[in-house]
Order: sequence, then structure tokens, then C-alpha cells
Amino acid sequence: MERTLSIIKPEAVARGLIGDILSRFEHAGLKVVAAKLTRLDKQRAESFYDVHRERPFFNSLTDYMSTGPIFVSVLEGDGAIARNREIMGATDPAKAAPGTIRKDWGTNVEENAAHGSDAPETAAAEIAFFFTADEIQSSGS
Ligand code: 3AN
Repeated sequence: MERTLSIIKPEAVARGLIGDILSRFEHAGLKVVAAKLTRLDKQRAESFYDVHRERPFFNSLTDYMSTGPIFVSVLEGDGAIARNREIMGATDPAKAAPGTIRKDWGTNVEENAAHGSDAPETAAAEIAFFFTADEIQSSGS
């Protein structure tokens, strides 16, 4: 059983897509074991995306991620990290496969509706960034 961190990004929350996006995960068999609506200020967004600090889009990405509320959740299931990324689709919505979250609701490569952890180590760090252990329920399946 694996866990991953999912973020529904500000533009998708603003467009009222929390339910639609969560339902994609649930229909694919991923269980929501923790969830909350929260907000990153610029400094916390920079801390979350620290690995991208040297990338040209870092400033714009962290500005964007602090523009409004985000919906963060922990998803649990077999191969949750890869499954979540499959359901989200490619980073660039224009290149994402039909039926994926980013294809259906992403605006552009930056405002791409959702974030998902990319490896077990980053998943553990990203989950701990947003949730304490007692905020996470075990799905028991
Ligand atoms: P993913 O979220 O698919 O793992 P990463 O880790 O390469 O993609 O990028 C992290 C985030 O940075 C993306 N979700 C996206 O919002 C933003 N991003 C990635 N590439 C670009 C780019 N070329 N221009 C602007 N933003 C980007």
C-alpha cells in the first residue's frame, strides 16, 4: 500500500473542480486518507517547490501557487504514486492523453490543475509538509 500527495491547484479550486478531480481518483481505486483546503503564501510555496528553485519558471510558479486556496489530499492504494500521475496526465495539458485531469481541466503547463508526488521519497516529504501523522486515516484495505 502506497501513499502520495495530491494538490488541486488554485485555478482548479477557483473553477469549482474539487469534486470532479477527486472523483477521478476515487473511481480509479485510490482512497482519500487525508484532505484539507489550505493556502500557501509565497514563502511556503517556495519551500514546497524548493527542488525547482533554479528553474526559469520558479518565481512564476510560486506566485501562481500562492494566488488562492488549494485542496491537498493524501491518496492511498497499490502503486498510488504512478496511478495518480497516470490519472493526471502529462505536465503540459496540450500533451496530456485524452481523459486525463490535465487534458480535461489544465489551462497551461503551469496552471495544470493538479500536482502529484513523483517518487516515494518526495511523497513522504510532501505528505509531511501538509499533514501530521494523526491527520491521516488508514484506509484499511
Ligand atoms: P509534474 O508536476 O508533472 O511532476 P514538474 O515536477 O516537472 O512536473 O514541474 C512541477 C510544476 O512546475 C508543474 N506542475 C508545473 O506547474 C510547473 N512547470 C513545469 N514545467 C514548467 C514550464 N516549462 N513552465 C512553467 N511551469 C512549469
